[in-house]
Amino acid sequence: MTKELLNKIINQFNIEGEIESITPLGEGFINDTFKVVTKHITSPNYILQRKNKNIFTNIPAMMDNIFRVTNHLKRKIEIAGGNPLRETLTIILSKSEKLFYLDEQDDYWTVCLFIENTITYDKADTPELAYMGGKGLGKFQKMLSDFKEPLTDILPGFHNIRYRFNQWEEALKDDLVGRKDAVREEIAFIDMHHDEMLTFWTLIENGDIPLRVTHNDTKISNFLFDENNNILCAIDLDTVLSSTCLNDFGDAIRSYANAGLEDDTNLDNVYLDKEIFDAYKKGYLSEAKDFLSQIEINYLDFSAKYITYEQVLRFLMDYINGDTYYKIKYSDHNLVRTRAQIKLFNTLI
Ligand code: GN1
Ligand code: MG
Repeated sequence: MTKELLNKIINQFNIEGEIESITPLGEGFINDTFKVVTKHITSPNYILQRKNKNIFTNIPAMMDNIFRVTNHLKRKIEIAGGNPLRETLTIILSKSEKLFYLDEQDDYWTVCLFIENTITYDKADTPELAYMGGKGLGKFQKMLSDFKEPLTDILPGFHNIRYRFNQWEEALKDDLVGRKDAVREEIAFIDMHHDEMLTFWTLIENGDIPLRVTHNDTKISNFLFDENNNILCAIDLDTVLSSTCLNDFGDAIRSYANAGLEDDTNLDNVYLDKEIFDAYKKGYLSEAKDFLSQIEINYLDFSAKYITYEQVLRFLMDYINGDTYYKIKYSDHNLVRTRAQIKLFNTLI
């Protein structure tokens, strides 16, 4: 992407100040993200994103979800005496007052305020940080627990294992790039836990476990911390949907409590750090106990297995499909991710 193009795009938004630089930011697997720095200290900096239109097929609805959710959060933050410009995302409208700008290639671009003086992590090195992370997620969900307007389901079946199994059957049947035979062991892992996962999902289908407005991508790097290691702000709200709190908890454990990396090539590094897990859960429940039902609390530990299993299935399915969903850095990257998540799963409680 050229500098000229990025400059042209950012100028389609209601931003303040003159542009100093636009540089790539972060390691997201889906969207392209840039930091926009403005020249004068009195004008804010921004985040510019090109949303992935292959994955998000209704970006206007996605942005409308994010807008409504962040407005709700802003009201809650104000009532609590916090700073709504720092404690949740602020969407910047386009010059035609839209939540996005559609360019000549039919790509969707969005802008939000960059929040200064924050810290991000890729994993939690101390139980104290994990406790704060859990508390931050609990608070985020608590603020949304009275959000009653329906959100548009922009990713049908996102954390629904029954839906994922249908995609999985298709992937195995098509074996598009002939990789199936090389991953027999990994496929056997999926088969082994198939029924257990569907049994859990039935509790959601039956309404025993309630649907709530949740984040759905709660990796540690999707939360900004302040200098005291309090979670300041949840970012990457693309997947804010009606789902279960358990998925958020389980997905957070995948990054907080994995002693290794999501794509570690050395599987000895990858295992559940129990102390971190316990601290995260304690922090989470310190807030979430106010609104969770007993059945949700009972299934917290299992939720880490559920989401890790789902992630194995999604990485492996993308590998079998020829790497069309996740960005990869080398040819077997999705297989490496699959194996690391299987190893993590096998150490979960
Ligand atoms: C994707 O792009 P990123 O890193 O925010 C994915 C998540 C996965 C994650 C794996 C919309 O998130 O569901 O858990 O990669 N997001 C989408 O690390 O599929
Ligand atoms: Mg994401």
